[in-house]
Amino acid sequence: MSFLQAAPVLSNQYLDDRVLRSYLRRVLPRTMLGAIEPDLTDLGEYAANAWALARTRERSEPKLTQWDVWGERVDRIELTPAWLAAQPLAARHGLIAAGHEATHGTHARVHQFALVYLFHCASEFYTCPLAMTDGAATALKASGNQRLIDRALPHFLSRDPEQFWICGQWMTENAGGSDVAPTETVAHEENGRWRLYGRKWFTSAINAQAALALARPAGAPAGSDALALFYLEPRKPDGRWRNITIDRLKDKLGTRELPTAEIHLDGAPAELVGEPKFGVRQIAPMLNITRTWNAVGALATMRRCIALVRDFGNRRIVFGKPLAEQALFQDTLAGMQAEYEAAFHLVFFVTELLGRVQCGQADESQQSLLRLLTPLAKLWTGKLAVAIASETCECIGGVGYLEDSGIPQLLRDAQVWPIWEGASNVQALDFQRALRSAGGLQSLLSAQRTILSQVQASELEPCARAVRMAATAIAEWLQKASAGERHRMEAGGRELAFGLARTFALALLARHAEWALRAENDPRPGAAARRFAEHRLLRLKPDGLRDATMLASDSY
Ligand code: MFK
Repeated sequence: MSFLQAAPVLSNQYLDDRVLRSYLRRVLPRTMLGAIEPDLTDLGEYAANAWALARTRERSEPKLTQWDVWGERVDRIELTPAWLAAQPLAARHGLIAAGHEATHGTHARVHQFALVYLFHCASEFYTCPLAMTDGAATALKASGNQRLIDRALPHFLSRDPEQFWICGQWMTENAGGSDVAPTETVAHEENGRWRLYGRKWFTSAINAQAALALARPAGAPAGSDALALFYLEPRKPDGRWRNITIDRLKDKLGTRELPTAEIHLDGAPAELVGEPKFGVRQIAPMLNITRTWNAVGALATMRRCIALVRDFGNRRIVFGKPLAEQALFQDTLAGMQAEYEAAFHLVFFVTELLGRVQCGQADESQQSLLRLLTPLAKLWTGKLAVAIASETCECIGGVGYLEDSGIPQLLRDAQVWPIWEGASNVQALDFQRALRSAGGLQSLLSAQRTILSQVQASELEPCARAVRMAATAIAEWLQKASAGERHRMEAGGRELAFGLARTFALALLARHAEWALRAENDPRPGAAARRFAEHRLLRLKPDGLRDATMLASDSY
């Protein structure tokens, strides 16, 4: 045989992750990092092995059996081997608990999301129910409903696999995903107990032991304010469903290992989380947590793609030398790396803020900053993960287009990041909602200035200049757009959000680069920052909805 292509190989995904390790050395106390590193190293090893293992075995998907052989409706779901392994692993590594325990104080969320970032690609999207469970724990804490807190949190936050539960989030119905106002599920109070009747169209991780669901109390008016938030335990201790039937599992483009179901509720018993209205407000803390998980998962996808492309570049010989030594390949990879490094610092900065806010150690402006940056991080990283996964297929070439290389799955899975938990436009609009409630951009711009003031090195000056110029352009655009009609702000919403996310990320990356240069004599983050500064930060349209004319009619 004359020629064989070598498959990309992954080594320990923690030990091999320069970006994560450098960041953790900057932000965590040395003793804390020493204490958590064995765990991070274990998960890094698990992730590398899971990639190798997945290449050697048939892919499996969850299977729904609706009827047993005797004619009884059972709706039994068989999970994939990786899902069965994930449940005890998630509990033991404290993938939810670590974010809520007091041990590491305000650093709890950085610790947790470092674990999540390492675990995600090996988890076959078990991180989806973990995200929802974390979100549910946060929403229940915020609700102050002590009975439900006592009932559910010991399970959601448990490190004991026997006690650990996951939780679903049942919002989406046939009539509405982005807009929940048309929700048709009705809650009736029967003999002092609430029961839900209706149809939920996308319920991720239907195997969860608990769920939070939106429903309209019977007789309540139309609209989203009248929806209430309910807590359910969908199955009895013996595994039978409580007045719920599973109509089918969804046939999805990606995330195929995740059992996403269409279900009917026919009197499923439920408990009110708060007052019998304003359920959207009550579930909002959950949305903000799952959006953070979404950003971390998207980041993990980017990191996985780049790790594979880097390794492949060293193995693949073309035109007489490894791809890694070819200028255009190097340039392509450098572009991907710069985008990923900037995104990394934005996402982990959000986790830092979240840790401070939940410990009550954030002032008002940091709370506003978290509210503003969460949709921005979700929106930008979702889109970026798809672009990087697509580039990865291309870098690996023909084999990167073949299913059993594992690369197409990365692309199909990545496509969920911009859709889940509110598509990009929902995030752009949520950012504008946050702008209104947080009193404008002030907290963001002032944090950006403070971060930038820590960037002193002359080699980082182009980065600082790019941030200042972008900030001025954004402020000018905002002044014009907000003085005009609302549709202008809305039509420019996506580009505004992308521009702000990218600009803030550059400031954060430059600050990290400054530290890396001074503390560790490491020029690589600085190179990434300069490269990212050369990419386009803004694409703001000068004139809002000018393109509406183009869409006026499609007929001749
Ligand atoms: C690693 C894996 C990670 C991810 C896994 C997740 C898997 C889960 C799969 C799914 O379930 S995907 C489906 C998720 N669905 C969504 O994300 C819904 C998308 N739509 C929205 O987010 C809409 O913006 C929304 C439904 C919230 C609009 O609802 P409304 O009622 O029309 O909005 P309104 O009236 O502006 O807000 C109602 C209240 O909620 C307001 O509070 P007040 O009443 O006190 O004024 C808002 O401020 C508040 N609110 C809304 N969004 C908020 C928020 N508060 C804080 N943060 C937010 N993000």
